Amino acid sequence: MKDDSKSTPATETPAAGRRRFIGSAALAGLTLGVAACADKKSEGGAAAPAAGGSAAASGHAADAIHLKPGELDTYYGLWSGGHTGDMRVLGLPSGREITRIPCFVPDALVGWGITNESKAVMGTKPDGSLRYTVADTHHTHASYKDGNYDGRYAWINDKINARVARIRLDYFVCDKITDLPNVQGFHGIFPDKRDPVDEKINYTTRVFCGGEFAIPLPNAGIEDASKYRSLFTCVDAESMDVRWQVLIDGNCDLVATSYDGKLAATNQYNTEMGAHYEDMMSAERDACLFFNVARIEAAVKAGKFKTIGDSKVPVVDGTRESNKDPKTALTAYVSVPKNPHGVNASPDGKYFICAGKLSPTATVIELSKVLDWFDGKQEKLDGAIVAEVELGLGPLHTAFDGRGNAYTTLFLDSQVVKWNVDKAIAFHKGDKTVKYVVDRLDLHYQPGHLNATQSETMAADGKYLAVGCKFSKDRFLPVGPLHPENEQFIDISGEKMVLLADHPVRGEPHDFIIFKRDLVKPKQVYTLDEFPNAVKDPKESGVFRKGNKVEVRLTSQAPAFSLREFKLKKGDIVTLTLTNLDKVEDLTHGFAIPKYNVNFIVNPQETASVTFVADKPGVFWCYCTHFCHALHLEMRTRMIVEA
Ligand code: RUQ
Ligand code: CUA
Ligand code: CA
Repeated sequence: MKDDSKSTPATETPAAGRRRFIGSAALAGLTLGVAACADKKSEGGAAAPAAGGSAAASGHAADAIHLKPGELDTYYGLWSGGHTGDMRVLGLPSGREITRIPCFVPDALVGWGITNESKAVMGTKPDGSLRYTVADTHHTHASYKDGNYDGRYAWINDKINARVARIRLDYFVCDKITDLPNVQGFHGIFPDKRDPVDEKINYTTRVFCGGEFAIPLPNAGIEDASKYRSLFTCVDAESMDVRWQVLIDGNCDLVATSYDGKLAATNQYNTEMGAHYEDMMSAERDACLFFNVARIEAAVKAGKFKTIGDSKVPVVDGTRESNKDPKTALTAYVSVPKNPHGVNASPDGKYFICAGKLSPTATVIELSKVLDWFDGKQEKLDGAIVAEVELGLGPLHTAFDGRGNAYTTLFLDSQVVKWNVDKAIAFHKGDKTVKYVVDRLDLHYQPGHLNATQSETMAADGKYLAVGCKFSKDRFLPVGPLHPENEQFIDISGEKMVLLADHPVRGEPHDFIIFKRDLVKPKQVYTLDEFPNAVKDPKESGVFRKGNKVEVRLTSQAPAFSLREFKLKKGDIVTLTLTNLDKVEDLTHGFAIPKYNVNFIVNPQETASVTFVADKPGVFWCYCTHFCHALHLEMRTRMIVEA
């Protein structure tokens, strides 16, 4: 599994490190034996993992994640679901998946994409069918206050159709989806952490969205790719309206925001603006592109924008050519090597770290120096780079422990490398004796994202690290050609990282955040007033007809629906509204209509509705599909459609 004798000295190449690793493998047993066995208690009450990486230490540490029946996790994790178009909610450290929150793609359990309420969020065509039923979610991030999560919202992107969804963290439901105009391949997303100007606004009000694919603007189908551009988009966190966009050279990949609200940035792997992969990797350096948020908003206010095509969204000019003068620039292109992947903000608020991907390095950019450049106090933008250090092959994403260490995934080396940011800066400054690499841990295999508990907040606590490994190969029972991915959980509370667990997950989730459980306060019972169409009393039930438009209104209370049957005529356009009057936590009912492709649930005090044409005459037993009561099977009503 892991060999922890192979911390590569800072000056050594990864290849040399691997050779040395083989030679020193015999020594591993010796160094492993000294792992101390700290006997502190974790928040979960289980024994905390010991520092050290031996097999024995791993077994001991694994106790911390094995929660006994009835024990609760201490952290929430929000994971992008990938192609299932939803958000996964995990408990950490156990890694148990607790629920999934549908947003972009229909979900048969809750009736997402079946009910009128969910269709209104997802968006429909004029004929009432869904606009989209595929999605590719990559990144999810939550709203901030005072540098930590405030439990209001989380956002998640759909790369395929350039949509951003908002999840309400009181009910764990998606309540809004916004299209980004003139964007293809919407990739990185990050909320701001406070306002760049107004001192009083110390919470998230904007969500920044990076457009990855350059396209003709407007998209009129021209072939000369050198004329394509992409857009960086700001969405209002409350209204979810698109506020403004910035026209840029190159592309956007991931997005990071500073703790003072002044800067957002995206890493760019295609500054070449190539249309083919060999063009996209032809340059030795690309960029980390910074956005001066206050200046962009001032330019929008001053009317210095254009619009593109049918969109009314103001678009300001952030291209290189128009932003050479630091005193007026809206953007700053900091040169970083090569096809960088990922940009992450350190929890002390000082740095953004850009991983090199095709370069074995990470670049540390000091934010105050970028701001100095905008203020004309820092002559050269390159001077904002305070370290560019070698980590290993294929560095992708970086997480933090709040103790000055960074953890970067190495895709090609199948490792996570722990390194000290201050020491890397000292090394870069010239002290080549400094060893900035603290530890390396083998992963299984080819890691993409990683994140540590509270890592993207000022309250980074350095307890656990999760890694999304893109390949699982031999780690699980074979299940045919499609392998699961492997989510690995690692204890980072000590000097050495300790691998705790493998979890298979159906492809292809992506990014995630992990935070303390008390930062969200989920409600488990709705209030009837959340739903303007609620049937508040069983006595309001009935069939209400206006010509061939029919409303069926009913309630559920275990183990019965308020209507024992209801009659329709063939061809009726029916809207059926169901309110669950049960108030007991966890007392959810379902409602399915055979042959009508209807199934949805109503949680306690929730209302949902469906609209359909009663085009098939006959008797249809509408039944409760969610186990609710000893008489769950008996919980039915009859829909009678007369010919
Ligand atoms: S990018 S695996 Cu879509 Cu998150 Cu790095
Ligand atoms: Cu109601 Cu099952
Ligand atoms: Ca490139």
